[in-house]
Amino acid sequence: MKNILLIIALSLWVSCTTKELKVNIYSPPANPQTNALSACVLSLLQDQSGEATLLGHQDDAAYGVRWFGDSGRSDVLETSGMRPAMIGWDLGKLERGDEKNLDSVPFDFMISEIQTGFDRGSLSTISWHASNPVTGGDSWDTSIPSDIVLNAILPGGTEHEKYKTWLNRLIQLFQEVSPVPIFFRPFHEMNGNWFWWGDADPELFKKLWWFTFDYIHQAGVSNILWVHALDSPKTTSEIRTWYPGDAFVDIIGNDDYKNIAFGQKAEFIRSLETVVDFALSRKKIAALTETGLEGIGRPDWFTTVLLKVLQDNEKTRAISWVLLWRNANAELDRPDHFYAPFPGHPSESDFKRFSEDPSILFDLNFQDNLVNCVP
Ligand code: BMA
Repeated sequence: MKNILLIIALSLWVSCTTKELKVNIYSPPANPQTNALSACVLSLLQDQSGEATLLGHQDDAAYGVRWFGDSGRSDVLETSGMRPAMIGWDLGKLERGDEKNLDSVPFDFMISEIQTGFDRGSLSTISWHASNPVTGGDSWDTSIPSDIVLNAILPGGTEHEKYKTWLNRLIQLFQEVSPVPIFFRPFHEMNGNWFWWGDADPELFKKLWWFTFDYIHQAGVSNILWVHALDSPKTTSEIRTWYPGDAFVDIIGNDDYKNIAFGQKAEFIRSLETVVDFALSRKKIAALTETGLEGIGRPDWFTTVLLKVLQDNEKTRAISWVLLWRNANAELDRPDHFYAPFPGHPSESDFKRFSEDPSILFDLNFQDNLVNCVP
């Protein structure tokens, strides 16, 4: 009897301390004024890290390979029976005051979808393919060295006032969807040299991040969770080079297209392990913030590459979400630029099998968890 009591007491103690560990292991939101709903959503993702990964898709509700702007449609829904639990959006051209983004998605549609998506069980992550503030060209305009562009928009720079006007437009959108949380992923792939903010002096890059973070929060925005995403980092020290600090980041991201092609599973796994190692060392979570096999030339890619990689080990299982890049409309945009299947594509049945794996969450799987955060 005494032994039994001892065992009960011991297991109670163990379960209490384990629970405590789980609660205490991750950092609270970087912005101390984060609203309760967004803070709850972040802690949901932190708590389920290691157990489940949200399936995400860029522009999922806006257009697909064979449709554009039809209300309620989604290539992911039409091939799996469920919508993504994470929907990606992009703010490129909002800074100029345009009504549609660089891929022709109207911003008022985006705002209403972010809200209705959340009620259904889909979170939103937003990237920003911002125009070049010096030349007026697009994000890929690297005709002027990135250090010069960054200096121009930082305080004291010739384009600083313009940059603040740009941020004001972003702030307005963030406030319109509030309190719904946004996983904001600005200045992504800053370790590459293809964007105007890329491959700059890391100290200047951090100054840009700090300024942007402070400016947005000083305006009272409380629904932003910050995602810092490199392009397939090889080492944790590469991430550290660009890292603005624990007080300015909530999620460490990995954009990985390089390692996904056939036969590169080992590299794909290694770069995920690298972001998870770094994230855990900062008490943060990690995500695969952009990926996919363009055109899905391998019909079993979802179960034999993506799922296998995500389930490879305890680190890869800790990935919070995986965002497949967009399904460009074949007629209006780019015919072979799609990353999720659409009805009739050879990868459809494989994607359906992928969606049925208990470790991969879609909106219908995630909505019961999300309900815990809604007052
Ligand atoms: C790129 C491509 C472009 C698109 C941009 C922003 O990766 O998909 O066609 O305009 O992202 O979404």
